Amino acid sequence: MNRDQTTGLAAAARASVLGQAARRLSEVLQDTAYAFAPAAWRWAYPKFEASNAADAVKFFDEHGWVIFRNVFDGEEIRSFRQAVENIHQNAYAGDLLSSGDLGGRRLVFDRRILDIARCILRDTPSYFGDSTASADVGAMGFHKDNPDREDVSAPDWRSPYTVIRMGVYLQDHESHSGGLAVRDGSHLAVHRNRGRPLAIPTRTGDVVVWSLRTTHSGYAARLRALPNVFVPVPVVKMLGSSAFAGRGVLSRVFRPLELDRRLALFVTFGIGDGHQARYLSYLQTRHYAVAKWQATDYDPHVFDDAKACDVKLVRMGEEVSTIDVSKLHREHVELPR
Ligand SMILES: O=C(O)CCC(=O)C(=O)O
Repeated sequence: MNRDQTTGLAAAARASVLGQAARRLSEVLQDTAYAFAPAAWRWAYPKFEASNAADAVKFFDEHGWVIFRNVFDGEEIRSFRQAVENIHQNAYAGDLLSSGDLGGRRLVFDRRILDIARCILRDTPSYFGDSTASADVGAMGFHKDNPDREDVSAPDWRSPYTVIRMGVYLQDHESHSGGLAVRDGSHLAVHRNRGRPLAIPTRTGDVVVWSLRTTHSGYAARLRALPNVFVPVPVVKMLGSSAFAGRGVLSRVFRPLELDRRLALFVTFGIGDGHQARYLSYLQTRHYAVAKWQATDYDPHVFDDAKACDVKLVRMGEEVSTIDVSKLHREHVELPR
């Protein structure tokens, strides 16, 4: 590499760092303005009963997210918490459907989970091994999960999006920090900073669903005095986990997590259409997804059960068995069209 090229690369790196800092600053300014708009304080967060499908679907279509209340009872949530701890202790690397602790109808094929997926997708749900038990880590920082995040003319944005994620947060986030944040209505805009930011108030037992096009982040913070005022994510990120620890000076400002460990379950469903196919192509470029598929093995009876539960089950393991995961992306890279 000659000197001109080295200088060019250094200048490009500097411009990219400056560009990122500018984007972060504009996010903080924009979200601070949202936080001080009185309308944001009065916003009533609707929650839906699973029986109220029509209203839930309408809300989801408009907002890009929806909460179903009281899907699981306290005993089930306690057993989910134990299962997540076991999965982590055993370092189980496969998906949840194939796991000993949360396999089969315990979560992914649970009737209530599939009813919600069917209701939001308005079609037979398709499951392809994208599910996780998360403990103490979350994606903090607003992002989308669909493949096309920059170009509104790319395939993800040409028709209504049909890949959804469901989150079961295994502690309260109505009065406590650490839950999901979304940008309201952001499933309709490719730009990452579009849409009012909201801390989603799931209670223990609720299920939240969002479109993979919806901009979201883990670890929303709640202020002690004004719990419904949204704290910009870059600010929380800067403060780090001490913001939620319930100790020290920050504990006078922020509400802590409800429990020591922040646990959550995530499951993704599509309907086997072009959006799902593109998402699967995209996941084949991602290290975490292929590593999970390679560690997943379904017993033959799981396919019978899928039929009985009216869900399409896509086995990705064989298709990705020869991929060298060390060559895959650890971060998002746009998928070529
Ligand atoms: O940890 C969280 O709350 C967010 C998880 C997330 O970003 C995702 O599942 O896409």
